Amino acid sequence: MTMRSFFSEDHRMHFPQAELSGGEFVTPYERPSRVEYILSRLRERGFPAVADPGPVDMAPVRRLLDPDFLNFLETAWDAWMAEGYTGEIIAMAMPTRHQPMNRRPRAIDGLVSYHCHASETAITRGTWAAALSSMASAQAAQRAVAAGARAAFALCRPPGHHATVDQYGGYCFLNNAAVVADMFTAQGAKRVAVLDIDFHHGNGTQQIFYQRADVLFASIHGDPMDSYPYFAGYADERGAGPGEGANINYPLPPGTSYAAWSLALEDAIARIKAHGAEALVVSLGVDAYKDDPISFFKLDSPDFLDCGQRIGRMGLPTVFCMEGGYAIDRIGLNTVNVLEGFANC
Ligand code: SP5
Ligand code: ZN
Repeated sequence: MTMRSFFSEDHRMHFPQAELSGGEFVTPYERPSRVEYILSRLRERGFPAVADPGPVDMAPVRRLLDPDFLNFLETAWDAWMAEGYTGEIIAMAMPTRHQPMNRRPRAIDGLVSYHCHASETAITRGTWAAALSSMASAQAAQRAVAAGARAAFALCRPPGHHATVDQYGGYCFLNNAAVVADMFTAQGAKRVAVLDIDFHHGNGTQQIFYQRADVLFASIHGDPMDSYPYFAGYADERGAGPGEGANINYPLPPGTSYAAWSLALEDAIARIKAHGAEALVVSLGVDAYKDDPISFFKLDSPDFLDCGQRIGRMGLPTVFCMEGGYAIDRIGLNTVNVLEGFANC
């Protein structure tokens, strides 16, 4: 096994105590211990030792994401403290339909709401540093692949695919996979694909590339009629303007088995080939697993091996960015199964 992995211990700086779930504050599903299971399984299966990614490169981040949003994430905690609040940052009022949505308030509470689309996600003192370290891992993996590696794995935490150009939510702050895809195009790739196999629709990635023809976005996920993020991920969202046709959603119903799921995967793979992608970014969530506590697909651990094989047979230079997965005692097995299937295809 020669696939390199990148990982930063700085993810620990993001450890909110609270997630609003079912009307209660619970220990967040997206918690630091998730990575331990992945690290130990990588070791056990003979992957090379994870490498520290080094510092984040802000130029590709600033090129793609809203400067006011980045400034907000960097300064939100201090502004929240200065307001006299003592709890974690949780958004309440949100910009919604039937009112103007583009006013950017001055008050910190208002700014939080402006830059948030889902209130389960708390910001704490170390969130910005952790989000940057997660981005750094993604970028290091991209550089390894750009330099000629067949594939690399970014053990990103916090995850990224729900973060849009200017909003956080769904446990995500900075869209790692989107920045990686854009790095490939900035370096000269004419066409790139993002394949999102996290259980949840990658609404952030979809939004970022919705009008672009060069980056194909394909996502297999729980039908948003039945699952978070509810308001995006429908099959009729196909891209807009020059990006028309370059956005493909596969919403699937509760109880979906690997037999049905893998048909969607095969279709996505065919579309990625037809797109002529020169590089592939995989938003690698393993919350499609049958025992995931917040999801409703029925994939079993060996299915992730098969999934990795099918992705690998595309033969594309590939960056894997870790996203979700909350059955944490199985997250290592399932994640490394995808990588191993890829490597042994
Ligand atoms: C990266 C990622 O996987 N983010 C997921 C964010 C999900 N946020 C909403 C969670 C709603 C949980 N509802 C639990 C329902 C259990 N029946
Ligand atoms: Zn997910």
